[in-house]
Amino acid sequence: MTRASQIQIIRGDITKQKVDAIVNAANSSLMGGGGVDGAIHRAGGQAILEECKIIIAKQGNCPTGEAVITTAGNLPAKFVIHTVGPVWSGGNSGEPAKLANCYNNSLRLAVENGLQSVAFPNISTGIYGYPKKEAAAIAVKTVSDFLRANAPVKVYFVCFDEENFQLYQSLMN
Ligand code: AR6
Repeated sequence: MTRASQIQIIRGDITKQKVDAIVNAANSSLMGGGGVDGAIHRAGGQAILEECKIIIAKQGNCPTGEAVITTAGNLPAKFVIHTVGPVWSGGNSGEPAKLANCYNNSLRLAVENGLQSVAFPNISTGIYGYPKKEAAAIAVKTVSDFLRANAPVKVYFVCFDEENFQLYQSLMN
């Protein structure tokens, strides 16, 4: 069993979270965008973008489902883990596995870097159009499975909208 206290649901803005790492729902260019990505880059400042540029120069674009880590600039968090969620295109293009990869690879990076608290947004459920209910079920299951098998990391699901908040609450109960 995952200890219930290891996962918490929060309604709010992820840029305000004082945790070891917040996760960014980025795109494969890592050059910023709208939604939570835009909010993180605006609040965190230029340092995050500069580190993303170095990563892209080294490895090329970040593939869907993968994750990379940067410092967090002016944010209260210490690091930003940038992951690229799948664009929803009907569900038969491997979207569920790719979304699960985002959560697994982000948590793996957190553990590798010795981080103890990670806040996730509801990856892919905005501009990328993933149905919220299905995305929430994958997020909760993937994170719960990871926590059962790995080091004690505290995970916060930070829900920006009421619909996601309600979905996560009911999944956790
Ligand atoms: N804090 C927490 N969650 C937020 C915040 C915030 N400040 N702002 C929005 N959300 P989205 P995606 C929620 O569109 O669907 C960007 O342009 C939002 O309500 O940010 O993965 C990237 O560059 C939604 O539930 O990300 C990519 O091109 C969730 O964050 C593309 O959007 C994800 O919505 C990625 O699309």
